[in-house]
Amino acid sequence: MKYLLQTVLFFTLSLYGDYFNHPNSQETINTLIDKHGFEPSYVEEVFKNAKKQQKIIDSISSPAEFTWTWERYKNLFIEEKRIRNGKKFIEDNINTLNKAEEEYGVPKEVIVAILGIETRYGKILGNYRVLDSLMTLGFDYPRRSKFFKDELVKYFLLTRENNLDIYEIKGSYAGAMGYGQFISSSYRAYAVDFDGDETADLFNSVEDAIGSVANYLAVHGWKREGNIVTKLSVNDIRNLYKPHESLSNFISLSFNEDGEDINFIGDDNFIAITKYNRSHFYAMAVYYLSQEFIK
Ligand SMILES: [Ca+2]
Repeated sequence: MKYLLQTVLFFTLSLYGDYFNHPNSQETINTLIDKHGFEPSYVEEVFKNAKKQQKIIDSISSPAEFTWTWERYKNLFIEEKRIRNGKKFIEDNINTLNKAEEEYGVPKEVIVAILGIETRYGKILGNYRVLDSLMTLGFDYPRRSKFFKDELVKYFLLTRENNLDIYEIKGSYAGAMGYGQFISSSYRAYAVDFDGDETADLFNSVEDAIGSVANYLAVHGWKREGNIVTKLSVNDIRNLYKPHESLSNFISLSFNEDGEDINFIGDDNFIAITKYNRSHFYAMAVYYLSQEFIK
């Protein structure tokens, strides 16, 4: 009987991280209460209800962007169904997309490519509770602990400001949410109301999602009419790499495609996309998919 009880207890404890009594969580708890004015009983309840999920730690330890080959990555995102659904998404939302393009200078195809890669145009918003992701990564993943503890505080603030249910919201393993997969800090800083109801709702409003992706890129250096990538010949590359020349305004890229090395310069707008996701594969996939919509 005693053994059984211990087993049950152990099971319960492993299911609930008990982040309220976790040795790493006290500073964050104090910040929420002292600095941001959350009720201690509310903070306690939320921290006690978060679950540690090992799958989250496993996922963040081997992201596709940094372990896959470009070929494999490209084939996942640049495929017929995603292209077809993207074209339909453009048709269905053409007025909003034109408005965003005009206001922020970001082509509609790029906005839609990001939504397509992030969530299949809002169809797959993620299956992890954002609360579990941020607690697990904030307190049980030391390598990124500072970043995710900060996101957790921002998540508390976001749910309070936007009247969202802190327990219910789901997202990616890294706590990214809604159509465009914004993390809490980005949501608070860059989400915009684009349908005029005075709240930025990236879960239910496709208009707000479109405006917010465009705003994010505009804030992060997108240049109207600017280039994303420029394909280069071997001679171009030799000419570019003059000694002592500053290369800070573009990124040089080399991808292997069908057994051939292809060289690119990633321009201002490529760099803006890497502020959305720092992987070069990601930015290149956004570019390729956006080009498919123009064909
Ligand atoms: Ca809105």
